Amino acid sequence: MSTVKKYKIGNPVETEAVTADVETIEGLPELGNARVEDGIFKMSFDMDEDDIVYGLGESPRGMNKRGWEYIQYATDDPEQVEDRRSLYAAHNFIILDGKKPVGLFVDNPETARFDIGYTRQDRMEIEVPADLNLYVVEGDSPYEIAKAFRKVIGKSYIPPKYAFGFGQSRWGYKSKDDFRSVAANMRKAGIPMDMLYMDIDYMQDYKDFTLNEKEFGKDFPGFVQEMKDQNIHLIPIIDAGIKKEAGYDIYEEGVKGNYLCKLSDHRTDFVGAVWPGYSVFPDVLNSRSREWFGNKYGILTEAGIDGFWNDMNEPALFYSEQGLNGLVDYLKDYVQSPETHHIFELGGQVAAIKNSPDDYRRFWHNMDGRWVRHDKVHNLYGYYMTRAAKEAFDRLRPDQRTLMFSRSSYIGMHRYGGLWTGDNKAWWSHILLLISQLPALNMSGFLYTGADLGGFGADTTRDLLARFTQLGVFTPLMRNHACEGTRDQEPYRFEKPETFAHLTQARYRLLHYLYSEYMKAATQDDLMFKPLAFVYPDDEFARHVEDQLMIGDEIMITPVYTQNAKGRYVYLPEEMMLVTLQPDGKISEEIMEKGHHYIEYGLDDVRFFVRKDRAIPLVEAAMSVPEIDMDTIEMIGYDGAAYDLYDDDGVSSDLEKAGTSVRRLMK
Ligand code: MIG
Repeated sequence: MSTVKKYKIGNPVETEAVTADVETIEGLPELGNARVEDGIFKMSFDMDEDDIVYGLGESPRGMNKRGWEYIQYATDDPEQVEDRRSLYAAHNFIILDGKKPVGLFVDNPETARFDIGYTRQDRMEIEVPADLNLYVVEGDSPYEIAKAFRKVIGKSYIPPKYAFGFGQSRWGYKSKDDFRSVAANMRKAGIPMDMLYMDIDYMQDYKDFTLNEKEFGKDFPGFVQEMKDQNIHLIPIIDAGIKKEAGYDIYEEGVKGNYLCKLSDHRTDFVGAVWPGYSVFPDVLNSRSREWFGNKYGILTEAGIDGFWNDMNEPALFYSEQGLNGLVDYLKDYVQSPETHHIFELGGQVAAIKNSPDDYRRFWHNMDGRWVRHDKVHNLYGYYMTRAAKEAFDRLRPDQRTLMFSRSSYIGMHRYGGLWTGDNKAWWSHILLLISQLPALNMSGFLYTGADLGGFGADTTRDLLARFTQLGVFTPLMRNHACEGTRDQEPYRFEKPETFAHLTQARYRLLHYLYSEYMKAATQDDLMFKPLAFVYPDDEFARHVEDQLMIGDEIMITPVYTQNAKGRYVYLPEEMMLVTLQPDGKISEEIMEKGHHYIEYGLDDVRFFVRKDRAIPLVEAAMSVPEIDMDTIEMIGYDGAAYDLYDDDGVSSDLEKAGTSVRRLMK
């Protein structure tokens, strides 16, 4: 039995993160020495040595969050090194698995600090501005608590089935021929693909909802169709900032309609610089503006586009005019009297104009009548931008699912779209980071997730890309994406592309199993990715495993995340079957005892474990999702085991009209 209680403290902003009617109690809970000091709500918990803290969604570091301090504050910071406290998203949900497990959702969109064994190894402290709704979830186990929390935040977003295919991306594709050539090379190399991502260069001067005149101005719908004829969906990026430019219709409409974020006078539009140069920002916290901005996606859906990714929505700000002027004053002073400054100041001063808290205090939102300064609701921007899009899709193409995922997010956005984890790097440690993010994201409701495979920043290598891909085979969003200026990263660029053909084909063989598990998790408020501890809570060793994951109720994955490794140590909490999808198309199965093992894991294989007395369906590989032949289903795993395969048409938004079926398959 689980219970969820809501404590209303101060005068919180209604974030609409929680959709269920939860019993509300005014004031502080009798838990964790809850108190308010100097306008800050605080809670503290003692932790026993073996207590574990789960959650915090996209945050850095391990699955067990103990040992660091995390600030939930949406930040555009592409240097995801270990000592970062904030990444792109803010997911304020944790579960303390101590004597009596408890889940806490600190619903305040300004910022929240979780000191989890940082100041003192045996203490957890939470601090957040004292206007919040605090949700306390009690239950028998962390898994029960996670599911109970999911029940109150509303159903997770469901993408179209094609979005479970592989997608290729790169910041730098500029012309129709760039896309045609990637498509042709992928097909030639036998690497399945369903999506090609269009980064900011498809736009004219980085203007949202425009097309680069020269490259795409002529018959864009024809080009979208040309790609669709190859079962490839073009997925354009949309940025938060709208270029401030006279004559640009979206900008002018935004000004005239009063749809934009304002300065403190509540009249003048806030201007900040991003990719297009000086830009304005749609006030997505206002329902009228949201409707206006959302409708603009229709310009592209009308051309046949059926998927998008939302970027720069922390919102990222390179600088504001005020910030730049302040810097200029500082630099003048520096030049005039260098002796009054320290040289090391200089870099910091220049860097500080980016994503500056001063700028976040400069602009305001009109939350349907209530004026709120941006910093007070900072973490909601990406969520509400994505909500704007999804609400528009429900009007523009109500019967069909639209692919949508975002960089910044807050709990609640999981109902409107998925997320990617932003600018990771071509680093081995970022494979491990993704392993720990996946279950934590699921706990916060985000099921359609993944990271840039191969790493976004920095130059990748063939082996790193292969190891990233071996994990990406299992993530709902499977996308290779790289930053402008980095080494070419499309899988066919490396020697022996057949490795990548095989790894990606393995994804398509598993795709219907993964889709089925996704849909079960989405419709039943369950997790698709779980820490071992959620499945084997009484197994002390399993409780502390940080680099293996349970998927659905059937399989366990054990990715390799170190350079030059020939394999890795794995822990089996029970007897399991090691399945290998070999490059020659053969499948090998080997039963292994409960306990510790070293398994070899080559670059060319896809290996995973099937749990005892379970089985899963595989299909034959295909070059795209619609080409998968469901008559080729074969079962792998334990003889006599049953699997309930969920399936539907993969496009209808209304699941009742989607031809939903659950078929019992036997091994
Ligand atoms: O400031 O659109 O995270 O995926 O390629 C960089 C260019 C802006 C950041 C995104 C990344 C994308 C890039 N964008």
